[in-house]
Amino acid sequence: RAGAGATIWLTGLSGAGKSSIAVALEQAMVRSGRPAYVLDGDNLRHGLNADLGFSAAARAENVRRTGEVARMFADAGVVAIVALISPYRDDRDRVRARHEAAGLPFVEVFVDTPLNVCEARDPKGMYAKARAGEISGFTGVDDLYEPPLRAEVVLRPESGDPVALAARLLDALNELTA
Ligand code: GGZ
Repeated sequence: RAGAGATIWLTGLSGAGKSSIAVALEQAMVRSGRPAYVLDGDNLRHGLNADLGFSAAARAENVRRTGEVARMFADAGVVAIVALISPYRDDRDRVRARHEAAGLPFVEVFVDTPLNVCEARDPKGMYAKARAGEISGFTGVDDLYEPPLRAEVVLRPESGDPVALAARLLDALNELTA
């Protein structure tokens, strides 16, 4: 198998900064000569996962499917950088187990931006809609988010911009996957 493949799994609330960090990390990795590819929930829901909504079962399937794709990238020697809310612990743990069974590194990164900060950012107006009752089952408002208990890395976006956080993540990864 090609070496150096891994899955970096960013979990956190909508608006936490997962996508920005993922893109910054992808750029930093590719610049340093490591092939990397972002799998972003919001984008995947336009294609691969276009049939899925936001029920617990649909989110579980979203996480499962994306985890399987990430595992294939990792197996091919690419660093898959996943940015999904992935709110439920069991779903994330199953993806971890699938990687461990294949001997592939799985690095869970908790993008620990508090709800009030995400809600103040509200880049797409989703929280306002959820508060107004126009979207139901919105994570953090009226749907559960279960924080990781043993994430390999915890990022608090108030302590740096996405590029700085990506650099920190890259250092952590080089240690974890050395
Ligand atoms: C959470 C929702 C919902 C509900 C639509 N709950 O920040 P965004 O807007 O652009 O990205 C969010 C995206 C979440 O997709 P994921 O695939 O990451 O979610 S999960 O892992 O839970 O399957 C958000 C938007 O979809 N969105 N409705 N009810 N986020």
